[in-house]
Amino acid sequence: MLMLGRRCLSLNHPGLAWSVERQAIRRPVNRNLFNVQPSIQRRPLRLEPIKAVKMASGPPYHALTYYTFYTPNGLKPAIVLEELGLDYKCELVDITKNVQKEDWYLKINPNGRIPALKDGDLRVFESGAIMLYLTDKYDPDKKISYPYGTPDYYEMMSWLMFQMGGAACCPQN
Ligand SMILES: N[C@@H](CCC(=O)N[C@@H](CS)C(=O)NCC(=O)O)C(=O)O
Repeated sequence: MLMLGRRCLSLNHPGLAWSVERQAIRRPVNRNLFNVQPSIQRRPLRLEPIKAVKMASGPPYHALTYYTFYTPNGLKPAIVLEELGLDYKCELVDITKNVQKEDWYLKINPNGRIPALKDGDLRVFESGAIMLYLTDKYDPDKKISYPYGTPDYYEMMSWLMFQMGGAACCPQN
């Protein structure tokens, strides 16, 4: 008998027996798989501690510059910046003059579109990613977002992806 969850299957079932047998013929057991090298077997499991200095130098850097223009996608993360009361610089990237395709900007957003965000040297592009970054790093009290892993978080994520998937319009797209 083979247990599959709560169900039992008899290995004597003609179809099952046939398929097990067929697989055994076609795929002989690779005995090398079980031939573990003694040196590998003896290697002790070592977990490196995460260096405290790395944690301390991670984001948020509290040095925000927001690159945007007067479009719906450009406004979305701006609402988050404002709702969180964050201190940030705003740089207008004039998409009517193709500034978004200039080399300096492509280093911030390789997709050559607004919006984008820099926090110190860290760059984030795509409006959804920017909003998540801001709420992850600058909304510890969850004033306008939800704790990771909760049902509300996944409801929020669903609507975020929904609007990223096409609900937000832009004449250039
Ligand atoms: N999926 C991107 C879309 C960005 C986007 O379409 N930006 C438009 C303005 S709303 C743009 O930069 N258009 C100029 C271009 O495509 O060159 C996001 O949500 O950030």
